[in-house]
Amino acid sequence: MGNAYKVVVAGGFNSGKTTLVQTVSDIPVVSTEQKTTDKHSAVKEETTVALDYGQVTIAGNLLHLFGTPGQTRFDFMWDILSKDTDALLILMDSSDRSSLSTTRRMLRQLRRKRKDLPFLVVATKQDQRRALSPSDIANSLKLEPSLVIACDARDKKSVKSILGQLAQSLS
Ligand SMILES: Nc1nc2c(ncn2[C@@H]2O[C@H](COP(=O)(O)OP(=O)(O)O)[C@@H](O)[C@H]2O)c(=O)[nH]1
Ligand SMILES: [Mg+2]
Repeated sequence: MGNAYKVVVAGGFNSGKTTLVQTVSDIPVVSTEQKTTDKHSAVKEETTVALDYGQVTIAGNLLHLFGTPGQTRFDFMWDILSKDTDALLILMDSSDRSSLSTTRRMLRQLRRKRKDLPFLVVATKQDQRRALSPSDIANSLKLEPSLVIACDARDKKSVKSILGQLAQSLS
């Protein structure tokens, strides 16, 4: 029998969190997308306000996926969602330089709150022009290269491979 794990999917605005959960979930995703009202509305019409919930079975383990909202005014949700969490994915848009500082801030938060929590930095949008490579990102964040992995959040195989790697570090 496999285990069940709670995985939080964090990351900056527009990094692919909602897409990742929707791409890989075995069940219809519970989503809280709302019309974007602030400065982000030029980037996309809808944004996650509370969470995206989906689930997927990987190598016999049931993963509960909780996508967090990216905008900083929803930071309090991060605290709620990171309680009793087994693992964390921090997504970052590799083509957006400002995503490095967002990711750095999240890693700092993580070290302060849950030093022992298994995590991976997921570098999305590698297909975009001027995308930072996973090794550039690892260098810049001073992380082991194996902790930063390229992923296309729209591609089921790509997402499953990330989750497989995460599940391995949990069992
Ligand atoms: N080109 C490209 N687009 C991606 C990739 N991953 C996600 N996206 C797109 O990025 C946009 C923002 O994704 P979304 O899931 O809403 O981001 P969120 O704010 O983190 O929830 C969507 O249009 C996705 O289709 C990728 O690897 N490459
Ligand atoms: Mg979202």
